[in-house]
Amino acid sequence: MTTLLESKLPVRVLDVDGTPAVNVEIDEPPELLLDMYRWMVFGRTFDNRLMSLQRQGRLSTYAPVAGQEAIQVGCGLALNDDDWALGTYRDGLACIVHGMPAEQLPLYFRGHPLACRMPPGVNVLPEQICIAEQIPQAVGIAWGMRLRGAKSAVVAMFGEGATSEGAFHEAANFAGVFNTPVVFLCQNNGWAISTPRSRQTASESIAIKAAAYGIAGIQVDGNDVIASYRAMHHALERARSGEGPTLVEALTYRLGPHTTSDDPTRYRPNEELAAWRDTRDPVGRLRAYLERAGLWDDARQASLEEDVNNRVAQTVRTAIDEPEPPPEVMFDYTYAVLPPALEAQRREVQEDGRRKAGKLHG
Ligand SMILES: Cc1ncc(C[n+]2csc(CCOP(=O)(O)OP(=O)(O)O)c2C)c(N)n1
Ligand SMILES: [Mg+2]
Repeated sequence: MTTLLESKLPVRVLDVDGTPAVNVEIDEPPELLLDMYRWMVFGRTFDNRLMSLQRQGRLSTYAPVAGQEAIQVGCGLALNDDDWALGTYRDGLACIVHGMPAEQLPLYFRGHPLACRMPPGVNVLPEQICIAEQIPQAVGIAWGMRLRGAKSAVVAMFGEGATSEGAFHEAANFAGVFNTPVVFLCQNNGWAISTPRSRQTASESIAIKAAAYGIAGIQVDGNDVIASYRAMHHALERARSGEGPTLVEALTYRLGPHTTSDDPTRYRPNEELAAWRDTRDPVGRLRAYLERAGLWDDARQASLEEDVNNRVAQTVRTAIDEPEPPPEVMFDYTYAVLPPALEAQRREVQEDGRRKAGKLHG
């Protein structure tokens, strides 16, 4: 695969109508292509369900992934079990494909502390809300792997807005100098809340920033799941084999609001949304290819939808049934031994809880 410095065009395998791009062979095994499709349908269905759960007041907030399923599924499937994934509030789908139990996502948006406790062997860190802060952490894990001689890699996922933070530049610089096995995956979805890509950077692309750090840069069509998988597979293999970090810029679009607290109609042109939604949808694009290749039909679609709906319902039940922990757990997971001031606050919260419970019952 050519890097950005060699090619000015984003990597694309499927055109928007699902036909193979000119001069491209699709040699991925059918089972892999079907897996990509199943995961994208799961991602879209789960996302819709989590949006309505938030509207019903069962989640505190939610950051939808709709529109970005292809790059997240491509990334998740390209990761090996012993690779690590660090992402944001919007990257739950990639983490689930990489092995995170799906109920962790609604638990997270309930604000439940169990969401941040990964089962052993699941190499995923809890979703990061502070923009760009997971990027130096990913480089640190990758550096540790390199010092230990491990043959695995780390992916740091973030949005184009994160590239305006110092943490991104420090991490990319360090990764270049120390040749750490890391892949920087920037999902350029056009917007950072209400800030458009054009106000984020005067650079011609995000991927081109790689040149300044002496690392590889690739731009990929992030709504093309096969291209996304190939770009991530290539970048991760480079990292694992010691060839160095890659900055992958995936061109995609957030179809929904930034989070459930946002109203994008106040800042985003309707025509722009309509163009992405109606002509570049990542799920429909792969389905069109699979149908033409004789790998998909309405009966298979109906059976998949039934399976996915059942799985989503079961996952949501598990997450919602998890009892609410008492408020003082907020003091439990930062210090081994609480400093006296926090210990006093913990007691206060506990006593307040008891007083309220007494009022309710007494
Ligand atoms: C350090 C920091 N500054 C500001 C915010 C508020 N904030 C939350 S999301 C966001 C926009 C991020 O945009 P982008 O990186 O493009 O990711 P996207 O939400 O589009 O996936 C901002 C400014 C924050 N969470 N952390
Ligand atoms: Mg963005």
